[in-house]
Amino acid sequence: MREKQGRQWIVAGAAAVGLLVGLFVVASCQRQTKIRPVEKATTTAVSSEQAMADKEQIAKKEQAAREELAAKREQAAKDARMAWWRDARFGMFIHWGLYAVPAGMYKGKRVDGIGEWIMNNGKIPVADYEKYAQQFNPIGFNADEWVRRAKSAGMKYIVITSKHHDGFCLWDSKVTQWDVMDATPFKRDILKELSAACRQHGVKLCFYHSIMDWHNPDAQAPFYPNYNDTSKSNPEFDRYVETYLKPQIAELLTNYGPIGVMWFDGEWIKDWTEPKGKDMYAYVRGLQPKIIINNRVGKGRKGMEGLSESGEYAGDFGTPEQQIPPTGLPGVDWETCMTMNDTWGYKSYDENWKSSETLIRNLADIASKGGNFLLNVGPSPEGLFPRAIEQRLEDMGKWMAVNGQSIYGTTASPIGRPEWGRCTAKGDRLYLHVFNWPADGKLDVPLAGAKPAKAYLLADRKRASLPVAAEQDKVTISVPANAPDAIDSVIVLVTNKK
Ligand code: FHN
Repeated sequence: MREKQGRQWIVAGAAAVGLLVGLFVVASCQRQTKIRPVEKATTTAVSSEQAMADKEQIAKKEQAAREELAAKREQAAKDARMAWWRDARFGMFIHWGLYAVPAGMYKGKRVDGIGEWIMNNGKIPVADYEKYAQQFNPIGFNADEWVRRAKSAGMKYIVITSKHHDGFCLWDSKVTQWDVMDATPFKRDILKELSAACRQHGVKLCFYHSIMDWHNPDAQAPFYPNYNDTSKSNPEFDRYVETYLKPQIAELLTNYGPIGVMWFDGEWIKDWTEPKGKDMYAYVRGLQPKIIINNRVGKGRKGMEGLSESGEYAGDFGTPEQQIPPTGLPGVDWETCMTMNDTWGYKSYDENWKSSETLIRNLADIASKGGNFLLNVGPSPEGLFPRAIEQRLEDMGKWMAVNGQSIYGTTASPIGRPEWGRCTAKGDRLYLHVFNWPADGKLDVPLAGAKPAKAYLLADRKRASLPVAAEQDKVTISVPANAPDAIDSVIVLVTNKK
């Protein structure tokens, strides 16, 4: 009985608890129903904010991808434009103009400094300097011979001074009489003849053009006759740029066929600015879209070191002058220009010639660092290359005829500067330029983990294999007792690496 009563109490209690829980649930459901609209609004706001952020993120990513693609396309277009120049590695610089007439002498005295600066260094007044034009009659000039000499030296392009700082023009310019046609008895368009010869021999013609101009009054006023006062500005400089410099560039890039490089200089003057450089760069590319332009078109060059400052400067390649960078410069196009003696323009008494050995080794050194070598000649007032120049060109040509493939189309050394010489690379080949032939007949190449397939001397027409032994950190090539070339013997090492 008691048990039955107890069970009844339990059932009643459970029912009461169930009722209470039910009431609580209903009440809380009602409460929830009341707050739902507010919460829904907040959730909607959060999710639309999220959607916006997602959208922005996607837009940013898309923009970055577009920019990356554009940069890649730009790089690919530049690579295509630079291809011949990177392949060429070796060119001829020609400084020729009226300064060849005084040839380093003024009023019976030697004038110090480089020959093409004689107007400035000798403080020669414009009117006096103009008289040299009457004496400029280089009847020995033979464009065909110049180009043949460059080509047989192994040079693939020629950069000639269309106009140097003295303002004198080697072509028939329609905007001035200060040119070879109007001011001299010679009356032959030197650039026309050169462009025909270059076309015939497959050598690229390129123009050096000075922005600084000591002859045009708009470019050197108001301190005439001090035409090279770089501390002051020329009020009419813009007129010089728009009505003289640019029209001349248009003549050069319209009347002489495709031009390989427009090589500017004299950009350091106060009046020339980076925006002017960028404008000129665009102007030149507008006239010949495939042309290459050096970094002296703008203000980016670091003095004679010649490479460009980091930043947005105009120009396709750096221009070290009379020096070779100590190491390779990955991703940078550069070209060392250098004289054979101590002057660019002809000086009758400068006999301080670099040896053929130095010039050949310079070429190998430059190629081993991924650069080009633009080697200067200064023809005489008769239009001839001095014999010392011819000799050096011939020596280089002989060496290039055997070893050219170790220069053309190569890239920088992957093994730095080995103690015995230099190294250039192309595909699976290393070209070992041995300046110091090993006395013990063993050439150590610091190549870790290499599996060389073959080694042979470029000078050996039969390409006979040289014994090669690979160790963990080096490859040792057994070489003949005597160097085939006392200046630079090239060994090809086929590395099995593509
Ligand atoms: O002033 C000229 C010089 O005469 C010569 O033309 C060299 C060649 O690079 N560039 C200038 C100096 O940088």
